[in-house]
Amino acid sequence: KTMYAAIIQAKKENRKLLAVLIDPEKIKIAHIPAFFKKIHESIITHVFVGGSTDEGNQLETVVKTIKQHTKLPVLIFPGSHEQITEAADGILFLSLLSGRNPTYLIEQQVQSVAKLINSTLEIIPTGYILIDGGVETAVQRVSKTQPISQEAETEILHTALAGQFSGKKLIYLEAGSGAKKMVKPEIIKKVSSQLQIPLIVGGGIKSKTQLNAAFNAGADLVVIGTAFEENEGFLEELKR
Ligand code: 1GP
Repeated sequence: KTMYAAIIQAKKENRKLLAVLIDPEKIKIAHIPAFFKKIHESIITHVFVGGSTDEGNQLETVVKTIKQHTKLPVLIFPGSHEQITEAADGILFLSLLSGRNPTYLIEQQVQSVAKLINSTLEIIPTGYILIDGGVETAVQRVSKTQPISQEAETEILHTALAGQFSGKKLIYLEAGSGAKKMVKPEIIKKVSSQLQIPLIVGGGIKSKTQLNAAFNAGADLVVIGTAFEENEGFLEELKR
């Protein structure tokens, strides 16, 4: 069974999924075992690894170490074609649909094929939509694209549906790592009610209330990175 089939199954059964996002630039290798002990006591179902940048080229080492400490599915959430390793289980094959920069719409994707062509990674086509999170985020800086305003609900909806109609298997509404404001529940609701494929939501989610608001509005999978990095007590609150 593929990871994607498992996500579809969870959506069908209305079982909510939660990913921890691990930034290879920030995590300390030595901390991975203890961190995963807490993760396994929590409701976390998926591990995403990646970032807009990976200055130290740490991603592969981080993924390999994580794989030694967990049976949870590990997906690469790449900031560029350089962030690909066979050590993971799969990759969110992102296309930045909110932007109008061909580098992140198709060029990085073409560049990544040499590594993916003989790979066993599960490749999941994902429409990635950057939404204004109230602060300039790394995605915005690195991709040189503008996020869509939270007021532009129709544009967000139409971008998500354009992704679905183009054959994306997932849509990811992203306020950006460290966002001040998460994607508004009204937007999540509007998009999830029209979308047939699973919806991922991330960026700026720092509390159980916000997490539940995202789930109740129709997010199938929520991604949290910064809040767990800054406060492992929050992770401990999310007991299974
Ligand atoms: C970023 O959506 C993820 O790509 C998670 O964001 O770090 O703000 O939780 P945070």
